Amino acid sequence: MANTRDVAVGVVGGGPAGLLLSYLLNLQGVETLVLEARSRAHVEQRVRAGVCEHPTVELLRGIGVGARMDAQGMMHHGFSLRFDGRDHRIPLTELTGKCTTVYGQQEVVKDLVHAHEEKGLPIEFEVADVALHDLDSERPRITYTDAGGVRRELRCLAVAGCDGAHGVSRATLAATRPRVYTHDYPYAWLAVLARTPPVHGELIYANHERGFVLHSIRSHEVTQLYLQIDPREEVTDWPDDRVWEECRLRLTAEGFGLREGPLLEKSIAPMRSVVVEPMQYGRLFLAGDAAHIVPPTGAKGMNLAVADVRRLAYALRRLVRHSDPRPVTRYSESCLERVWQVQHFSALMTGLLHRDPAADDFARKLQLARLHNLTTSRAAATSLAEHYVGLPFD
Ligand code: RFL
Ligand code: PHB
Repeated sequence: MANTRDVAVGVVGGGPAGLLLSYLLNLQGVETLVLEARSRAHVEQRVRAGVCEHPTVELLRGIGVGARMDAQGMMHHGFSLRFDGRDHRIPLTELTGKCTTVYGQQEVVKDLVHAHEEKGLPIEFEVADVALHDLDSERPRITYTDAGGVRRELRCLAVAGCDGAHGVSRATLAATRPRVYTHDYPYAWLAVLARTPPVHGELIYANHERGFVLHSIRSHEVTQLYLQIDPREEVTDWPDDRVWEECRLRLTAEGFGLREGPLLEKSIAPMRSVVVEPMQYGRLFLAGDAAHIVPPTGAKGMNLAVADVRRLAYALRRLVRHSDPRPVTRYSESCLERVWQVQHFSALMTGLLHRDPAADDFARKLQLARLHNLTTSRAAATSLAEHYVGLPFD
């Protein structure tokens, strides 16, 4: 086919996983091409994650893409669990010596796109019809239509599937019948971005009889709120007045007053857990949301994507530069322990904080007892804090 080119690693998806993998590989002398379905403006503005864990921050800083994060990100040394109408602080830094950094995912994406641009590394935006071929050979191929409508073929040594939960990579791997573990939670999140200064300097995770609410921070002027809702509800069921009323009720605490402001965005995020095992087939390797989904309560999805691609970059370098296939053979196995640790932590946070519509009064009392234990036992709080700031790599 005309319009064919060769590259060591074809990276499908230009979210945090694909961009970071591509950058790490190029730093190690492995050539890549990133294929992204959406436009540059779209990926740079897509608001999602807010919390970067300690190992993520160290990695970004270590590869020289952390300057804006260091200047604009907000270091958080603790967060509050709010229940029984008052705050119970988890002092992250006191318990672990580490902190988290609140810095939007779209800012991480902007920094990585910019870093590619500076080094002249290629990203093709607005590609379509991506298809993966010959994955069980040593020369897999990717075919796609570029932004100008031209059909192209990419011949590579490996394909990195970083195109999220609904991309072509997971769907292609699904045809090889991997084991897929899933769990759907009986609630969803209404995500609300409000132009109003956050009224508390740290995140508040509130457990309330009416349901969970998270008070998070985007900047000195912008507050991010997440409300537990019924998964059958739609954004139109939540006019602004209802959002503020519900936030006020669920965040009630002495001396705490919410300041209302214009709502800039509203969207609904489902609450789901998924793990695909193994995360690879032949020369296709899944990373990030393509391989697994965690409910957002633990603030872990992007951070887990970072942990995957760090391992994948190492394994692909060994394959491409040293013709050593052993690390890629073990890639999935080497990721899954952390994946399940993070699933465990995300499910724990989710179960502790949400109102399960099927739970009886006994279950509700147990939930409160667990929260009390976490906030009164130093050992229990330390374990929670260690997971929250991020388990060390390796
Ligand atoms: P992404 O970000 O979905 O990127 C995949 C990219 O692939 C593109 N794509 C394709 N490209 C080419 N061909 C195709 N056929 C394609 N199909 C799709 C897409 O356009 C996209 O650009 O996956 P990635 O890179 O694995 O990153 C994962 C994270 O985005 C995700 O886990 C986090 O946003 C999860 N998450 C959080 N993670 C954290 O670490 N900390 C947080 O505080 C946090 N908060 C959150 C969250 C996710 C949330 N939602 C929306 C579920 C809060 C929320 C509300
Ligand atoms: C966010 O600010 O987007 C955020 C913060 C903490 C979470 C999830 C999301 O647990």
